[in-house]
This record gives sequence, structure tokens and C-alpha cells, in this order.
Amino acid sequence: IVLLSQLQQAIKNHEFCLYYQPLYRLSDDRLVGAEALLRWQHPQRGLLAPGHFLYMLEEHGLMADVGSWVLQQGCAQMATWLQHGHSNIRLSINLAADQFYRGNLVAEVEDALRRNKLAAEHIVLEFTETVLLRNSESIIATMKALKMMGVKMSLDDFGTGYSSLSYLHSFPVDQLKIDRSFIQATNEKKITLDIVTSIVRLAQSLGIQSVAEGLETPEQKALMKQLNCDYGQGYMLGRPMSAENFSRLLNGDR
Ligand code: G
Ligand code: G
Ligand code: NA
Ligand code: MN
Repeated sequence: IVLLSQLQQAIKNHEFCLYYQPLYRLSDDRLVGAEALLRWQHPQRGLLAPGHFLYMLEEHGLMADVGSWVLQQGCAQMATWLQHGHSNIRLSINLAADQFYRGNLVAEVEDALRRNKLAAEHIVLEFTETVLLRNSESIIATMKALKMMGVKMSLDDFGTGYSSLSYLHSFPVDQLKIDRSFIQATNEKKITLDIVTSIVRLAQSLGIQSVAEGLETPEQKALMKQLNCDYGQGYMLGRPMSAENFSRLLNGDR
């Protein structure tokens, strides 16, 4: 259990950090980037994953502020990797719904890119279907403005939200991330395999990218490659790791 006062302390004391989970192209196993994942370096409990505290940040209206920090920090780290010559990678950054609702997201992204002298093409912004529940006109406008800047938009946890298909024409999405619950059930149920196959085909026919998350076994990876899913992410390919360790991975991969 996490107390509000501890979270406020954490923000004040800069106890948050980002971990990076590698993303690979399935056709040739090439490392193409990473997803930035929030961690809390808790003074007593050690490194905590978002499952322990994200809901509290949301509940207490702190998520948009922490999200701004994630955006800045992620862009700064990506700029560092570029300076070290890793020009072929992209960083995926998660956006919370509150960051869209607050109304200054476009300016914040612009600011994070400008401050770090980072080209927009190196950033992918992930959002979930939750964002689409509210005020869709202004959300669509925000997404369009972000796309105009050159960042890519990725629909995370695809298939688990309230309506997976109807908004695909109105929201300018570049990428679908197939939720790991589908990937992990493919060995058990034929129906799940059919669903995953359909999602990949849906992405293909929309001309957008597909990403399989939660790949844990060679069989799951081989299956997604066979389906021509573009990218893969999961414990089998690489766990979330510190920036330092991801830098090592980049250097080994060159
Ligand atoms: O890292 P882990 O798998 O425990 O993350 C759990 C969930 O927390 C994931 O669904 C992920 O999208 C979300 N998450 C991780 N980092 C961030 C972040 O920086 N911002 C937001 N909004 N969500 C995050
Ligand atoms: O939903 P989101 O894309 O934010 O999910 C990212 C989260 O998924 C991270 O917190 C990460 O720790 C977790 N994750 C990444 N790969 C795997 C995996 O192969 N299996 C499981 N169970 N979780 C994973
Ligand atoms: Na994500
Ligand atoms: Mn996801």
C-alpha cells in the first residue's frame, strides 16, 4: 500500500526513473527501439513497477505532472542515444489520459523535443482506449496536431478497451499494440489465435504497424513472425532495463 504523502515525497525527491524495454522487428530480429516504462525507486521498498502506484497517481491528479516528467526524461535519453550514433531507433513513451485532458499536450511535446534538440520521428506516443472515452473532438484535434509534428501514435493494449474498431477511422493511429493477454492465450485457444490473426490483418489493411507485446516463448514469437506482425516486445526478447543497460544492448547490437 502506498500513501499519498509518500507519492508527493517521491515527486519532490525525484525518486522516479525510467526503464527501457527493447522492441525488435520480427522479420530480421533487428533492435528498433524501446518503450520507456516508469519505475519508482522507493527508499525502503526498492524498485517499484507502475502496478504499485500508477492508480494512486491517477486518483490524486498527479499523473499529468509525472507524465510531463516522463516525456522530458524520455526525450532527453533518446537525444543522448542519438548523440552516441544510434540513429535507427525510436523511443515509445506512454501517455496517460489526463495528459490529453489537461489541454497542453501538444505544447508539452513540442517543448520536450525542442529542449532536447530531438526530431519528432524518434518518438512514438502510446495511448490506450481509455483516452478515447471522453471529449473525442478535442482528443482527435490533439492527435492530429501531434501527427503533424511528426510523432507516431500507437494504440496500446489493443483489443481490451470498450470499442476496438469504430474509432480507427477517426483517430489517426500509426500502430496497434496487440495486448499481451491475447498473445499469451494463443497456445490455449484457437479462437484467440483467430483474433490475433485478424488484428494483424486489420493493421495491414489499414496500412499501419502491428506490435505484439508480452512475447514470452519462442513459439509465440515464431507465430507472430509467421503472421507478419511487424514488431515484438516481451520477456523472451528483453526485459525492461535501466538506461545504462539499454545503452549496452545498443552498443552490442551495432
Ligand atoms: O512496466 P510495467 O509493465 O509494470 O507497466 C505496467 C503498466 O504501466 C503498463 O500498462 C504501462 O503502459 C504503464 N506505464 C508504464 N510506464 C508508464 C508511464 O510512463 N506513463 C503511463 N501513463 N503509463 C505507464
Ligand atoms: O501495457 P503496457 O504496454 O504499458 O505494458 C508494458 C508492461 O508489460 C511493462 O510493465 C512490462 O514490464 C510488461 N511486460 C513486458 N513484457 C512482458 C512479458 O513478456 N510478459 C509479461 N507478463 N509482462 C510483460
Ligand atoms: Na505501453
Ligand atoms: Mn500495453
